[in-house]
Amino acid sequence: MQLSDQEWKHVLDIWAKVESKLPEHGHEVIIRLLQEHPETQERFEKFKHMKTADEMKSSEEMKKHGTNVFAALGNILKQKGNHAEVLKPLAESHALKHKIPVKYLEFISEIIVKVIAEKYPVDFGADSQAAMRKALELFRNDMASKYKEFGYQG
Ligand code: 6CQ
Repeated sequence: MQLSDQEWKHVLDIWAKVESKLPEHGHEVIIRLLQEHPETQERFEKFKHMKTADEMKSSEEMKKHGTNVFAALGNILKQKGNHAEVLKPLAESHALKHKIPVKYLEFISEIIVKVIAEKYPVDFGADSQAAMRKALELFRNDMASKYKEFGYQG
């Protein structure tokens, strides 16, 4: 699977907007992930005790994680598919240490697209959304192959 130059341009143009509020958007994605898919909350030692969305919203620690997850994703997207080197340590930790199934990567991908669409309705039209979905699918496929190399079926 590959993206055209035009598709990568869509992905990186919208990402430049996301970066203007990276911690806030990353934070929101985590909250939505944990609220919409409570099974994912169990994977986070630091967050699994939190009971309400308000508690999550006021957590500076969660916001910090939001920054980390979105900074890592931005770094991957900017490789425009040549991401093997940056993906490897992430795949290794998510397979062997955090044990995150590919299904959960699908959950977060859907939420990322939804949150960006809510924040940037004008700039994130149908073509950009399709391009972002494709980029995230490429990311997941490559994570899944690496998972297998590490002996995790995901
Ligand atoms: C991740 C995901 C979210 C928030 C933070 C990280 C939503 O307390 C800790 O040390 C956290 C260890 C950790 C766990 C439990 C961790 C570290 N992740 C998870 C769980 Fe990942 N993550 C995901 C990404 C997909 C877009 C990216 C780029 C990323 C980055 N992670 C989960 C999880 C559970 C359901 C999902 C779907 C997920 C996806 N994650 C961690 C990172 C980075 C950069 C790090 C720290 C370095 C590392 O590799 O451990």
